[in-house]
Amino acid sequence: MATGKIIKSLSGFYYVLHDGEVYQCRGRGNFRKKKVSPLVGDMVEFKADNHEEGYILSIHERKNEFVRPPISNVDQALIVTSAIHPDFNSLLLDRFLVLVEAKRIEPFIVISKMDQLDKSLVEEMETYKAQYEKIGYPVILSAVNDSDSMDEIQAHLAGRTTVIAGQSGVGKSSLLNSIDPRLSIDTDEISESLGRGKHTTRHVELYDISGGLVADTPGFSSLEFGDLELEQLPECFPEFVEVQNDCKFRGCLHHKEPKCAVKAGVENGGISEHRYDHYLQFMQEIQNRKPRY
Ligand SMILES: Nc1nc2c(ncn2[C@@H]2O[C@H](COP(=O)(O)OP(=O)(O)OP(=O)(O)O)[C@@H](O)[C@H]2O)c(=O)[nH]1
Ligand SMILES: [Mg+2]
Ligand SMILES: [Zn+2]
Repeated sequence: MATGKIIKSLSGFYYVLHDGEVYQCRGRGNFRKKKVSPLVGDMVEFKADNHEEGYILSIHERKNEFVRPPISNVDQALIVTSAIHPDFNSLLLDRFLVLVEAKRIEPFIVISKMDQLDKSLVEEMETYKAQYEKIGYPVILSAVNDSDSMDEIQAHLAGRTTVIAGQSGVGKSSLLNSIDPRLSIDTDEISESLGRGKHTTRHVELYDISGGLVADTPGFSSLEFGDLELEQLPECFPEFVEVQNDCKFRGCLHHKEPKCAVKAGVENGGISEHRYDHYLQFMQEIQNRKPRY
């Protein structure tokens, strides 16, 4: 028996990484009775006499888990958003950030395709970078042909399990290929991938990159706030959390309450207006959610 980590799940097989080698396994353990199915990212006990016919006996307790994409034991999330093609979209970026914050996973942000911009757009992206870094999120302005930016991303990936998220066509697979050309993950022309409204990358796989494991995923296919409660939403905005003790009311939702430190922050410029606007939009979305039983 040995301990390993599931790095890929495809057609009923689990691929378990152990000591630098991969074993193809089926699930056979008593976890099946408990209706737990192995996930990419799981640490497992497995038995294998050769590389093709192993089986998984048990699954270690998970640190965290996602349903879409199906993956567990994630340390951090890399959110990729392109500066152009598709256009930079701060609403979508904030949506990803909230989803990641709700899972209590640390995000970092890459704004890709910086090589395709004219000067005024470069300045706009630099302004966004400064705003998000002030909140505490690292931001890397990148282009696949800019090796400094690729080195910087690589340094963030080392030694941790990272899930990559972002809209289709923003360049998630391309940047992994650029960091490690041996991967040669499929990438797609933007027009095509958007036209079909589908992701080029379809299955979840963890790649071994610079001593870290990275999941190139089709992105979060569900960008809805699902089971996020209204009261949890302010906690997903670190710059709100930072000032919330100065709000007059405990549990202030920073909306209609008087003497609210967040609203004061928006007024005096300490908190970005677009972040607050997006917060109100998300709030409304959660309030309008149909009750589910
Ligand atoms: N100019 C430029 N083009 C890029 C860059 N990164 C990616 N692209 C192009 O953007 C297109 C989409 O890239 P992908 O890597 O397939 O995007 P993806 O995010 O993996 O997309 P899905 O797998 O569909 O989710 C490809 O044509 C890439 O060549 C970049 O830094 N600069
Ligand atoms: Mg891809
Ligand atoms: Zn408040």
